Amino acid sequence: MQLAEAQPFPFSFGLKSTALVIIDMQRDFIEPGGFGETLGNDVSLLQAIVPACQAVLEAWRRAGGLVVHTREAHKADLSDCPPAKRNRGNPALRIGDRGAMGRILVAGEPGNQIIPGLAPQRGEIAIDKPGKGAFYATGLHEQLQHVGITHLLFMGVTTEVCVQTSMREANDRGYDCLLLEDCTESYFPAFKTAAVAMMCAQGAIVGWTATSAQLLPALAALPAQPQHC
Ligand code: TIU
Repeated sequence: MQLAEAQPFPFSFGLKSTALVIIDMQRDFIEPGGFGETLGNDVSLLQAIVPACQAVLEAWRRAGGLVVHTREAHKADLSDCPPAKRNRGNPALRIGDRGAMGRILVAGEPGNQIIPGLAPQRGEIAIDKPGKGAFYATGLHEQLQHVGITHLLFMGVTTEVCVQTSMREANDRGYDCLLLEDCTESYFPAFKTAAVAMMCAQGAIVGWTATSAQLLPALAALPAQPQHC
């Protein structure tokens, strides 16, 4: 497949060697009462991308592509949360404190679940990541290498934090990466604009950008595969 209108130049990829990576579409960031709100953010901004993410996920599943979901999540004993992360700033609640959706950013808590509309299905990879990047302390690179993945399509939140960190980590590991710009969002619109622009600047220094409207017709042209669920 090729996305001819991708920036800064056409992006070519094969379904079998490409994974759709959905970063941290968990209640902590998208619903009131979670980590995003404790940091002082308006979480309603992020809800706007859910329909576009659902459309891409549905089309990707129908085509039989590999899906990777990530959650920013710490162990209950916080042994994987360095004080430098927990003690930063002056949030209303810190990581591990009990909030309206359970303990903030702790694995297994209600707030740590991926939103129902994008919930992982059987056969998909779902990883808990203690850092902002999906490749730090997760084993994701080894899992992707094992199944021959060379290209990654990114969606999720937030653009300039976990999405950008993950895409940069992936780029340094040799993946060709594309960010779906209408399927990612930030609490700070100006930061999203800047992050999207810097990814594809300098001849795709980090990777490519495109829209879901450019991707969906290419996926619709593929034969539907049997679904797991
Ligand atoms: N605060 C913020 O914008 N993001 C994060 O803390 N994590 C992710 O981006 N997932």
